[in-house]
Amino acid sequence: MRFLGLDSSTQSLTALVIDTDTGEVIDRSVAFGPRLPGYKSPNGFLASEDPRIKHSDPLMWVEALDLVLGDLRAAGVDLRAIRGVSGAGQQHGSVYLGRTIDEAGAWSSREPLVDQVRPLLSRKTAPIWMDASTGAECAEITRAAGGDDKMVAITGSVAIERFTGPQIRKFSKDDPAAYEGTAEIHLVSSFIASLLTGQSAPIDFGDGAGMNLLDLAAGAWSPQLLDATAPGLKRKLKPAVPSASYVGTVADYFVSRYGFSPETPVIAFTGDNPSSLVGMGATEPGTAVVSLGTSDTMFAAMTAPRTDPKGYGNVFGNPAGGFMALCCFSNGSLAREEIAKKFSLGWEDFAAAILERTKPGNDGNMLLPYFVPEISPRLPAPAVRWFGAPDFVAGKNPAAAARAVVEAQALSMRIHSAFIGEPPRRILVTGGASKNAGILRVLADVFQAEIVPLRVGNSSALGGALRAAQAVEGRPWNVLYTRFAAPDLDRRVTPDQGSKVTYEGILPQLQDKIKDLLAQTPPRR
Ligand code: ADP
Ligand code: XUL
Repeated sequence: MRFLGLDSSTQSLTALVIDTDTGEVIDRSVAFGPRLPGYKSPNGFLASEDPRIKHSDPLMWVEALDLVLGDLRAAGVDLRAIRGVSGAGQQHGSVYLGRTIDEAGAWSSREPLVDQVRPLLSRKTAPIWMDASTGAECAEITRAAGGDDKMVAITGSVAIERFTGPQIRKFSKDDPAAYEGTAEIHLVSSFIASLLTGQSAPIDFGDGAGMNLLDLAAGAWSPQLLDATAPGLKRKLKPAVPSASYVGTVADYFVSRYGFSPETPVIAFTGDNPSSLVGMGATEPGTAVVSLGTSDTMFAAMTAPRTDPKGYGNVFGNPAGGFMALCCFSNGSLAREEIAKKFSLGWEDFAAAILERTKPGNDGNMLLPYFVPEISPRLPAPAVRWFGAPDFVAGKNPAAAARAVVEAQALSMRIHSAFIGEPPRRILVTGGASKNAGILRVLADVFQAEIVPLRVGNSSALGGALRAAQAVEGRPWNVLYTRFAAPDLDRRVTPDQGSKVTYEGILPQLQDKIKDLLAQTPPRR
Protein backbone atom coordinates (compact mmCIF):
# COMPACT_ATOMS: atom_id res chain seq x y z
CA MET A 1 0.00 0.00 0.00
CA ARG A 2 1.04 3.60 -0.57
CA PHE A 3 1.30 6.31 2.07
CA LEU A 4 2.14 9.99 1.95
CA GLY A 5 4.28 11.90 4.45
CA LEU A 6 4.59 15.70 4.48
CA ASP A 7 7.19 17.82 6.25
CA SER A 8 6.70 21.58 6.49
CA SER A 9 10.15 22.62 7.68
CA THR A 10 11.85 25.98 8.06
CA GLN A 11 13.04 26.32 4.48
CA SER A 12 10.96 23.86 2.46
CA LEU A 13 7.91 21.61 2.28
CA THR A 14 8.63 18.00 1.36
CA ALA A 15 6.15 15.34 0.24
CA LEU A 16 7.30 11.71 0.27
CA VAL A 17 5.41 8.62 -0.87
CA ILE A 18 6.31 5.09 0.24
CA ASP A 19 5.04 1.78 -1.08
CA THR A 20 5.06 -0.71 1.79
CA ASP A 21 4.86 -3.66 -0.62
CA THR A 22 7.69 -2.76 -2.96
CA GLY A 23 9.84 -0.53 -0.72
CA GLU A 24 9.71 2.22 -3.35
CA VAL A 25 10.18 5.84 -2.16
CA ILE A 26 9.57 9.00 -4.16
CA ASP A 27 9.80 12.55 -2.88
CA ARG A 28 9.54 16.15 -3.99
CA SER A 29 10.44 19.34 -2.13
CA VAL A 30 9.35 22.92 -2.58
CA ALA A 31 11.99 25.32 -1.25
CA PHE A 32 10.17 28.45 -0.09
CA GLY A 33 12.87 30.95 -1.05
CA PRO A 34 13.28 30.11 -4.74
CA ARG A 35 9.77 28.81 -5.47
CA LEU A 36 7.75 31.44 -3.63
CA PRO A 37 9.88 34.59 -3.95
CA GLY A 38 6.83 36.83 -3.46
CA TYR A 39 6.97 36.03 0.28
CA LYS A 40 10.42 37.64 0.55
CA SER A 41 11.66 34.80 2.74
CA PRO A 42 14.82 33.43 1.11
CA ASN A 43 15.52 31.29 4.18
CA GLY A 44 11.92 30.62 5.14
CA PHE A 45 11.30 33.64 7.34
CA LEU A 46 10.66 37.36 6.90
CA ALA A 47 13.30 40.03 7.37
CA SER A 48 12.98 42.01 10.57
CA GLU A 49 14.70 45.08 11.96
CA ASP A 50 14.98 43.41 15.35
CA PRO A 51 17.26 40.37 14.84
CA ARG A 52 15.48 38.56 17.68
CA ILE A 53 12.21 38.52 15.74
CA LYS A 54 11.77 35.64 13.30
CA HIS A 55 8.33 35.25 11.74
CA SER A 56 7.02 33.53 8.60
CA ASP A 57 3.94 34.14 6.49
CA PRO A 58 1.69 31.10 7.00
CA LEU A 59 0.18 31.69 3.54
CA MET A 60 3.58 30.70 2.11
CA TRP A 61 3.09 27.25 3.69
CA VAL A 62 -0.46 27.06 2.23
CA GLU A 63 0.77 27.83 -1.28
CA ALA A 64 3.65 25.37 -0.87
CA LEU A 65 1.18 22.59 -0.05
CA ASP A 66 -0.58 23.11 -3.37
CA LEU A 67 2.74 23.34 -5.20
CA VAL A 68 4.26 20.17 -3.72
CA LEU A 69 1.16 18.07 -4.42
CA GLY A 70 1.18 19.42 -7.98
CA ASP A 71 4.88 18.44 -8.25
CA LEU A 72 4.13 14.90 -7.08
CA ARG A 73 1.41 14.56 -9.68
CA ALA A 74 3.70 15.98 -12.36
CA ALA A 75 6.28 13.35 -11.36
CA GLY A 76 3.71 10.69 -12.28
CA VAL A 77 2.63 9.76 -8.74
CA ASP A 78 -0.98 8.52 -8.71
CA LEU A 79 -2.36 10.09 -5.52
CA ARG A 80 -5.52 7.97 -5.85
CA ALA A 81 -3.45 5.03 -4.59
CA ILE A 82 -2.54 6.78 -1.30
CA ARG A 83 -4.13 4.93 1.63
CA GLY A 84 -3.16 7.31 4.42
CA VAL A 85 -1.40 10.59 5.09
CA SER A 86 0.51 12.00 8.04
CA GLY A 87 3.31 14.45 8.48
CA ALA A 88 5.26 16.95 10.50
CA GLY A 89 6.09 20.60 10.88
CA GLN A 90 8.99 22.64 12.20
CA GLN A 91 8.37 22.67 15.94
CA HIS A 92 7.11 25.52 18.15
CA GLY A 93 5.84 28.01 15.50
CA SER A 94 2.22 29.20 15.86
CA VAL A 95 -0.61 30.21 13.51
CA TYR A 96 -3.54 32.41 14.64
CA LEU A 97 -7.03 32.17 13.10
CA GLY A 98 -10.08 34.40 13.63
CA ARG A 99 -12.43 31.57 12.66
CA THR A 100 -11.82 27.90 13.35
CA ILE A 101 -11.09 25.60 10.43
CA ASP A 102 -14.15 23.61 11.50
CA GLU A 103 -16.22 26.72 10.75
CA ALA A 104 -14.40 27.65 7.56
CA GLY A 105 -12.76 24.57 6.10
CA ALA A 106 -15.28 23.34 3.53
CA TRP A 107 -12.74 24.53 0.95
CA SER A 108 -14.11 25.32 -2.49
CA SER A 109 -12.10 23.53 -5.16
CA ARG A 110 -12.75 26.42 -7.58
CA GLU A 111 -10.58 28.90 -5.69
CA PRO A 112 -6.91 28.49 -4.66
CA LEU A 113 -6.64 27.47 -1.02
CA VAL A 114 -4.44 30.44 -0.19
CA ASP A 115 -7.28 32.84 -1.07
CA GLN A 116 -9.61 30.97 1.27
CA VAL A 117 -7.17 30.91 4.17
CA ARG A 118 -6.06 34.57 3.88
CA PRO A 119 -9.27 36.02 5.40
CA LEU A 120 -9.09 33.56 8.32
CA LEU A 121 -5.82 34.83 9.78
CA SER A 122 -6.18 36.95 12.93
CA ARG A 123 -2.42 37.54 12.86
CA LYS A 124 -0.70 38.00 9.52
CA THR A 125 2.56 36.29 10.53
CA ALA A 126 3.58 33.21 12.51
CA PRO A 127 6.45 33.40 15.01
CA ILE A 128 8.76 30.41 14.42
CA TRP A 129 11.29 28.44 16.49
CA MET A 130 14.12 30.85 15.61
CA ASP A 131 12.33 33.74 17.32
CA ALA A 132 14.13 34.93 20.44
CA SER A 133 12.05 37.98 21.29
CA THR A 134 10.04 36.53 24.19
CA GLY A 135 12.53 36.69 27.07
CA ALA A 136 10.20 38.84 29.20
CA GLU A 137 7.27 36.48 28.61
CA CYS A 138 9.38 33.43 29.55
CA ALA A 139 10.22 35.15 32.83
CA GLU A 140 6.57 36.07 33.50
CA ILE A 141 5.28 32.57 32.77
CA THR A 142 8.01 31.03 34.94
CA ARG A 143 7.18 33.36 37.82
CA ALA A 144 3.47 32.60 37.59
CA ALA A 145 4.15 28.85 37.44
CA GLY A 146 6.38 28.92 40.51
CA GLY A 147 9.89 28.74 39.04
CA ASP A 148 12.06 26.83 36.57
CA ASP A 149 11.80 23.57 38.51
CA LYS A 150 8.03 23.69 38.37
CA MET A 151 8.09 24.40 34.61
CA VAL A 152 10.39 21.43 34.02
CA ALA A 153 8.32 19.16 36.28
CA ILE A 154 5.09 19.95 34.39
CA THR A 155 6.24 20.41 30.78
CA GLY A 156 9.70 18.78 30.54
CA SER A 157 11.35 22.12 29.67
CA VAL A 158 11.98 25.50 31.27
CA ALA A 159 10.14 28.38 29.59
CA ILE A 160 12.19 28.98 26.43
CA GLU A 161 12.08 31.80 23.91
CA ARG A 162 11.53 29.52 20.92
CA PHE A 163 8.54 27.69 22.48
CA THR A 164 4.91 28.47 21.67
CA GLY A 165 3.44 29.52 25.03
CA PRO A 166 5.76 32.53 25.33
CA GLN A 167 4.96 33.45 21.68
CA ILE A 168 1.23 33.37 22.47
CA ARG A 169 1.71 35.47 25.60
CA LYS A 170 3.68 38.10 23.68
CA PHE A 171 0.90 38.36 21.07
CA SER A 172 -1.76 38.70 23.80
CA LYS A 173 0.23 41.58 25.34
CA ASP A 174 1.27 43.35 22.11
CA ASP A 175 -2.11 43.17 20.36
CA PRO A 176 -4.81 42.26 22.89
CA ALA A 177 -7.65 42.99 20.44
CA ALA A 178 -6.28 40.64 17.76
CA TYR A 179 -5.57 38.01 20.41
CA GLU A 180 -9.13 38.37 21.69
CA GLY A 181 -10.35 37.95 18.11
CA THR A 182 -8.40 34.70 17.72
CA ALA A 183 -10.67 31.66 17.74
CA GLU A 184 -8.03 28.97 17.21
CA ILE A 185 -4.25 28.64 17.58
CA HIS A 186 -2.30 25.98 15.69
CA LEU A 187 1.23 24.68 15.60
CA VAL A 188 2.68 24.42 12.09
CA SER A 189 2.00 20.66 12.22
CA SER A 190 -1.69 20.91 13.20
CA PHE A 191 -2.18 23.82 10.77
CA ILE A 192 -1.04 21.72 7.78
CA ALA A 193 -3.18 18.80 8.96
CA SER A 194 -6.15 21.19 9.24
CA LEU A 195 -5.62 22.46 5.69
CA LEU A 196 -5.48 18.91 4.41
CA THR A 197 -8.64 17.74 6.18
CA GLY A 198 -10.61 21.00 6.12
CA GLN A 199 -11.22 20.37 9.83
CA SER A 200 -9.61 21.76 12.99
CA ALA A 201 -6.89 19.17 13.57
CA PRO A 202 -5.76 18.68 17.17
CA ILE A 203 -2.14 19.08 18.28
CA ASP A 204 -0.41 15.77 19.11
CA PHE A 205 1.59 15.00 22.29
CA GLY A 206 4.85 14.89 20.32
CA ASP A 207 4.71 18.49 19.10
CA GLY A 208 2.45 19.76 21.91
CA ALA A 209 5.24 19.10 24.40
CA GLY A 210 7.22 21.89 22.71
CA MET A 211 4.79 24.60 23.79
CA ASN A 212 5.50 25.09 27.51
CA LEU A 213 1.80 24.29 27.96
CA LEU A 214 1.40 20.51 28.02
CA ASP A 215 1.32 18.60 31.29
CA LEU A 216 3.39 15.61 30.17
CA ALA A 217 2.20 13.26 32.88
CA ALA A 218 -1.48 14.07 32.32
CA GLY A 219 -1.28 14.27 28.50
CA ALA A 220 -3.41 17.43 28.65
CA TRP A 221 -2.97 21.21 28.65
CA SER A 222 -1.91 22.33 32.11
CA PRO A 223 -4.69 24.59 33.55
CA GLN A 224 -2.04 26.45 35.57
CA LEU A 225 0.11 27.15 32.50
CA LEU A 226 -2.87 28.10 30.33
CA ASP A 227 -3.69 30.74 32.96
CA ALA A 228 -0.06 31.82 33.29
CA THR A 229 0.24 32.25 29.50
CA ALA A 230 -2.75 34.24 28.22
CA PRO A 231 -6.43 34.94 29.04
CA GLY A 232 -9.00 32.55 27.59
CA LEU A 233 -6.32 30.35 26.01
CA LYS A 234 -8.09 27.08 26.82
CA ARG A 235 -10.91 27.95 24.36
CA LYS A 236 -8.41 28.56 21.55
CA LEU A 237 -6.73 25.11 21.73
CA LYS A 238 -8.35 21.75 21.03
CA PRO A 239 -7.44 19.01 23.54
CA ALA A 240 -4.07 17.42 22.67
CA VAL A 241 -4.18 13.85 21.33
CA PRO A 242 -1.87 10.81 21.03
CA SER A 243 0.22 10.96 17.86
CA ALA A 244 -1.42 7.91 16.28
CA SER A 245 -4.89 9.53 16.36
CA TYR A 246 -7.04 9.65 13.25
CA VAL A 247 -7.92 13.31 12.66
CA GLY A 248 -10.04 13.27 9.50
CA THR A 249 -9.99 12.52 5.79
CA VAL A 250 -8.37 14.39 2.91
CA ALA A 251 -10.67 17.33 2.01
CA ASP A 252 -12.62 17.37 -1.26
CA TYR A 253 -10.44 20.27 -2.43
CA PHE A 254 -7.46 17.91 -2.68
CA VAL A 255 -9.56 15.05 -4.03
CA SER A 256 -10.77 17.11 -6.96
CA ARG A 257 -7.49 18.98 -7.59
CA TYR A 258 -4.94 16.20 -7.17
CA GLY A 259 -6.92 12.99 -7.54
CA PHE A 260 -6.76 11.65 -3.96
CA SER A 261 -9.38 8.99 -3.19
CA PRO A 262 -12.30 10.35 -1.17
CA GLU A 263 -12.12 9.30 2.50
CA THR A 264 -8.30 8.94 2.53
CA PRO A 265 -7.49 8.91 6.27
CA VAL A 266 -5.23 11.53 7.86
CA ILE A 267 -3.28 10.72 11.04
CA ALA A 268 -2.29 13.53 13.47
CA PHE A 269 0.76 15.50 12.36
CA THR A 270 3.67 15.92 14.79
CA GLY A 271 6.89 17.94 15.20
CA ASP A 272 9.76 17.42 12.77
CA ASN A 273 12.07 15.98 15.43
CA PRO A 274 9.55 13.43 16.80
CA SER A 275 8.78 12.55 13.18
CA SER A 276 12.49 12.06 12.42
CA LEU A 277 12.74 9.71 15.39
CA VAL A 278 10.32 7.48 13.45
CA GLY A 279 11.93 8.15 10.06
CA MET A 280 15.32 7.12 11.48
CA GLY A 281 13.87 3.96 13.04
CA ALA A 282 14.95 5.13 16.50
CA THR A 283 11.72 4.97 18.51
CA GLU A 284 13.15 2.31 20.88
CA PRO A 285 15.50 3.58 23.63
CA GLY A 286 19.22 2.73 23.15
CA THR A 287 19.88 4.40 19.80
CA ALA A 288 20.50 8.13 19.67
CA VAL A 289 20.10 10.35 16.64
CA VAL A 290 22.33 13.30 15.76
CA SER A 291 20.99 15.64 13.12
CA LEU A 292 23.67 17.90 11.62
CA GLY A 293 21.58 20.59 9.91
CA THR A 294 21.54 24.39 10.10
CA SER A 295 21.57 23.81 13.84
CA ASP A 296 22.61 20.46 15.33
CA THR A 297 20.21 18.39 17.41
CA MET A 298 20.70 15.21 19.38
CA PHE A 299 17.68 13.20 20.41
CA ALA A 300 16.72 9.78 21.67
CA ALA A 301 13.71 7.81 22.83
CA MET A 302 13.34 7.44 26.62
CA THR A 303 11.45 4.92 28.69
CA ALA A 304 10.56 7.50 31.35
CA PRO A 305 10.49 11.29 30.94
CA ARG A 306 13.87 12.23 32.47
CA THR A 307 14.39 15.98 32.46
CA ASP A 308 17.55 18.09 32.20
CA PRO A 309 18.41 19.57 35.61
CA LYS A 310 20.37 22.33 33.84
CA GLY A 311 17.25 23.27 31.86
CA TYR A 312 18.78 23.18 28.36
CA GLY A 313 17.38 19.87 27.11
CA ASN A 314 13.71 19.25 26.30
CA VAL A 315 11.29 16.36 26.53
CA PHE A 316 8.82 15.73 23.70
CA GLY A 317 6.34 12.90 23.03
CA ASN A 318 7.65 9.86 21.13
CA PRO A 319 5.12 9.24 18.34
CA ALA A 320 5.49 5.49 18.92
CA GLY A 321 4.54 5.97 22.61
CA GLY A 322 6.47 7.27 25.62
CA PHE A 323 8.87 10.17 25.43
CA MET A 324 11.99 11.46 23.71
CA ALA A 325 14.69 13.86 24.86
CA LEU A 326 16.16 16.53 22.61
CA CYS A 327 19.10 18.90 22.85
CA CYS A 328 19.33 21.70 20.32
CA PHE A 329 22.62 23.46 19.48
CA SER A 330 22.30 26.63 17.39
CA ASN A 331 26.02 26.61 16.53
CA GLY A 332 25.89 23.57 14.24
CA SER A 333 26.58 23.97 10.53
CA LEU A 334 26.49 27.72 11.12
CA ALA A 335 29.68 27.49 13.22
CA ARG A 336 31.38 24.95 10.91
CA GLU A 337 30.65 27.26 7.98
CA GLU A 338 32.23 30.19 9.84
CA ILE A 339 35.49 28.24 10.21
CA ALA A 340 35.36 26.90 6.64
CA LYS A 341 34.82 30.45 5.37
CA LYS A 342 37.49 32.06 7.57
CA PHE A 343 40.14 29.59 6.37
CA SER A 344 38.80 29.13 2.81
CA LEU A 345 38.29 25.39 3.31
CA GLY A 346 35.95 23.42 1.08
CA TRP A 347 34.11 20.53 2.81
CA GLU A 348 36.63 18.08 1.32
CA ASP A 349 39.53 20.09 2.81
CA PHE A 350 37.62 20.34 6.06
CA ALA A 351 37.31 16.53 6.26
CA ALA A 352 40.95 16.02 5.24
CA ALA A 353 42.09 18.49 7.91
CA ILE A 354 40.44 16.33 10.54
CA LEU A 355 41.29 12.91 9.13
CA GLU A 356 44.80 13.48 7.81
CA ARG A 357 46.36 16.59 9.29
CA THR A 358 45.36 16.58 12.97
CA LYS A 359 44.77 13.98 15.67
CA PRO A 360 42.37 13.46 18.59
CA GLY A 361 42.97 16.10 21.23
CA ASN A 362 44.22 18.56 18.59
CA ASP A 363 47.58 19.02 20.40
CA GLY A 364 45.78 20.93 23.11
CA ASN A 365 44.18 23.47 20.76
CA MET A 366 40.62 24.22 21.77
CA LEU A 367 37.82 26.52 20.64
CA LEU A 368 34.59 27.79 22.15
CA PRO A 369 32.62 28.03 18.88
CA TYR A 370 29.65 30.23 19.73
CA PHE A 371 29.39 32.31 16.57
CA VAL A 372 25.66 32.93 17.16
CA PRO A 373 23.69 32.96 20.46
CA GLU A 374 23.52 29.40 21.80
CA ILE A 375 20.64 27.34 23.20
CA SER A 376 22.78 24.64 24.93
CA PRO A 377 24.44 26.13 26.98
CA ARG A 378 22.27 29.24 27.03
CA LEU A 379 24.35 32.15 25.72
CA PRO A 380 22.37 35.25 24.74
CA ALA A 381 25.26 36.67 22.66
CA PRO A 382 27.99 35.22 20.42
CA ALA A 383 31.21 34.15 22.20
CA VAL A 384 34.21 32.75 20.31
CA ARG A 385 37.38 31.96 22.29
CA TRP A 386 40.62 30.33 21.09
CA PHE A 387 42.98 28.43 23.45
CA GLY A 388 46.28 26.67 22.77
CA ALA A 389 49.38 27.18 20.61
CA PRO A 390 50.17 30.75 19.47
CA ASP A 391 49.70 29.98 15.76
CA PHE A 392 46.26 28.46 16.49
CA VAL A 393 45.17 31.37 18.66
CA ALA A 394 46.44 33.80 16.01
CA GLY A 395 44.22 32.11 13.42
CA LYS A 396 47.10 30.64 11.42
CA ASN A 397 46.39 26.91 11.68
CA PRO A 398 43.43 26.05 9.44
CA ALA A 399 43.60 22.27 10.02
CA ALA A 400 43.57 22.65 13.81
CA ALA A 401 40.71 25.15 13.53
CA ALA A 402 38.59 22.63 11.58
CA ARG A 403 39.21 19.92 14.16
CA ALA A 404 38.71 22.35 17.04
CA VAL A 405 35.21 23.44 16.04
CA VAL A 406 34.03 19.85 15.57
CA GLU A 407 35.70 18.54 18.76
CA ALA A 408 34.09 21.34 20.78
CA GLN A 409 30.69 20.61 19.25
CA ALA A 410 30.92 16.86 19.85
CA LEU A 411 32.20 17.25 23.42
CA SER A 412 29.52 19.83 24.19
CA MET A 413 26.92 17.48 22.75
CA ARG A 414 28.21 14.73 25.04
CA ILE A 415 28.16 17.04 28.08
CA HIS A 416 24.72 18.47 27.42
CA SER A 417 23.03 15.20 26.47
CA ALA A 418 24.30 13.27 29.51
CA PHE A 419 20.94 13.71 31.29
CA ILE A 420 19.28 11.45 28.70
CA GLY A 421 20.81 8.41 30.40
CA GLU A 422 23.14 5.60 29.39
CA PRO A 423 25.72 6.79 26.83
CA PRO A 424 24.59 5.60 23.39
CA ARG A 425 26.50 2.69 21.78
CA ARG A 426 25.14 3.55 18.38
CA ILE A 427 24.35 6.98 16.94
CA LEU A 428 22.39 7.41 13.73
CA VAL A 429 23.32 10.57 11.84
CA THR A 430 21.37 12.66 9.39
CA GLY A 431 21.38 16.20 7.96
CA GLY A 432 23.57 18.02 5.44
CA ALA A 433 26.84 17.68 7.39
CA SER A 434 26.43 13.91 7.90
CA LYS A 435 28.08 13.56 4.49
CA ASN A 436 31.36 14.70 6.08
CA ALA A 437 33.57 11.75 7.11
CA GLY A 438 35.77 14.00 9.28
CA ILE A 439 32.83 15.09 11.41
CA LEU A 440 31.63 11.48 11.77
CA ARG A 441 35.14 10.40 12.87
CA VAL A 442 35.19 12.96 15.70
CA LEU A 443 31.67 12.01 16.83
CA ALA A 444 32.65 8.33 16.93
CA ASP A 445 35.76 9.02 19.00
CA VAL A 446 34.22 11.53 21.41
CA PHE A 447 31.16 9.35 22.11
CA GLN A 448 33.07 6.06 21.74
CA ALA A 449 30.05 4.93 19.74
CA GLU A 450 29.42 3.51 16.30
CA ILE A 451 28.22 6.28 13.94
CA VAL A 452 25.77 5.15 11.27
CA PRO A 453 24.38 7.29 8.45
CA LEU A 454 21.05 6.25 6.94
CA ARG A 455 20.38 5.70 3.26
CA VAL A 456 17.32 7.95 3.03
CA GLY A 457 17.36 11.68 3.58
CA ASN A 458 14.16 13.52 4.51
CA SER A 459 13.74 11.51 7.70
CA SER A 460 10.96 13.78 8.95
CA ALA A 461 8.76 13.36 5.85
CA LEU A 462 9.56 9.64 5.85
CA GLY A 463 8.46 9.52 9.50
CA GLY A 464 5.10 10.93 8.40
CA ALA A 465 4.63 8.25 5.75
CA LEU A 466 5.68 5.49 8.17
CA ARG A 467 3.31 6.76 10.87
CA ALA A 468 0.44 6.73 8.37
CA ALA A 469 1.39 3.20 7.29
CA GLN A 470 1.63 1.97 10.87
CA ALA A 471 -1.72 3.50 11.87
CA VAL A 472 -3.67 2.38 8.80
CA GLU A 473 -2.04 -0.92 7.88
CA GLY A 474 -0.88 -1.96 11.35
CA ARG A 475 2.55 -3.17 10.18
CA PRO A 476 4.99 -3.44 13.10
CA TRP A 477 7.54 -0.61 13.36
CA ASN A 478 10.44 -3.02 12.98
CA VAL A 479 9.21 -4.32 9.67
CA LEU A 480 8.81 -0.76 8.39
CA TYR A 481 12.26 0.25 9.69
CA THR A 482 14.01 -2.71 8.07
CA ARG A 483 12.49 -1.74 4.77
CA PHE A 484 12.75 2.06 4.84
CA ALA A 485 15.28 3.12 7.49
CA ALA A 486 18.17 0.83 6.60
CA PRO A 487 21.60 2.02 7.75
CA ASP A 488 24.28 2.75 5.16
CA LEU A 489 26.83 0.31 6.59
CA ASP A 490 29.45 1.25 3.98
CA ARG A 491 29.77 4.68 5.55
CA ARG A 492 29.66 3.47 9.18
CA VAL A 493 32.45 4.83 11.42
CA THR A 494 33.62 2.85 14.44
CA PRO A 495 35.42 4.50 17.37
CA ASP A 496 39.16 4.45 17.77
CA GLN A 497 39.63 2.98 21.25
CA GLY A 498 42.96 4.81 21.60
CA SER A 499 41.22 8.22 21.59
CA LYS A 500 39.05 7.35 24.59
CA VAL A 501 41.59 8.45 27.22
CA THR A 502 42.39 11.63 25.30
CA TYR A 503 38.78 12.76 25.29
CA GLU A 504 38.15 11.73 28.91
CA GLY A 505 40.96 14.18 29.71
CA ILE A 506 39.72 17.03 27.54
CA LEU A 507 36.05 16.83 28.47
CA PRO A 508 36.43 18.38 31.96
CA GLN A 509 38.72 21.07 30.51
CA LEU A 510 36.06 22.13 28.02
CA GLN A 511 33.43 21.93 30.73
CA ASP A 512 35.45 24.40 32.85
CA LYS A 513 35.86 26.79 29.94
CA ILE A 514 32.09 26.72 29.31
CA LYS A 515 31.50 27.32 33.03
CA ASP A 516 33.82 30.34 32.95
CA LEU A 517 32.02 31.71 29.92
CA LEU A 518 28.63 31.29 31.59
CA ALA A 519 29.94 33.05 34.69
CA GLN A 520 30.71 36.09 32.49
CA THR A 521 27.18 36.01 31.04
CA PRO A 522 24.47 38.11 32.68
CA PRO A 523 21.91 35.97 34.53
CA ARG A 524 18.77 35.27 32.62
CA ARG A 525 16.28 36.74 35.03
P1 ADP B 1 18.39 22.14 7.44
O1 ADP B 1 17.46 21.02 7.11
O2 ADP B 1 18.58 22.39 8.90
O3 ADP B 1 18.10 23.42 6.68
P2 ADP B 1 20.43 20.47 6.19
O4 ADP B 1 20.28 19.23 6.98
O5 ADP B 1 19.96 20.49 4.77
O6 ADP B 1 19.86 21.74 6.94
O7 ADP B 1 22.00 20.85 6.22
C1 ADP B 1 22.47 21.98 5.55
C2 ADP B 1 23.89 22.28 6.01
O8 ADP B 1 24.75 21.17 5.78
C3 ADP B 1 24.50 23.42 5.27
O9 ADP B 1 24.29 24.60 5.98
C4 ADP B 1 26.00 23.06 5.18
O10 ADP B 1 26.73 23.86 6.10
C5 ADP B 1 26.07 21.64 5.67
N1 ADP B 1 26.79 20.75 4.73
C6 ADP B 1 26.43 20.36 3.50
N2 ADP B 1 27.37 19.51 2.97
C7 ADP B 1 28.34 19.37 3.91
C8 ADP B 1 29.58 18.64 3.99
N3 ADP B 1 30.00 17.87 2.99
N4 ADP B 1 30.31 18.75 5.13
C9 ADP B 1 29.89 19.52 6.14
N5 ADP B 1 28.76 20.23 6.12
C10 ADP B 1 27.99 20.16 5.02
C1 XUL C 1 13.60 21.80 18.17
C2 XUL C 1 13.72 22.99 17.32
C3 XUL C 1 14.11 22.82 15.90
C4 XUL C 1 12.93 22.91 14.97
C5 XUL C 1 13.49 22.96 13.57
O1 XUL C 1 13.26 22.08 19.47
O2 XUL C 1 13.48 24.10 17.74
O3 XUL C 1 14.80 21.60 15.70
O4 XUL C 1 12.02 21.87 15.18
O5 XUL C 1 12.69 22.50 12.61
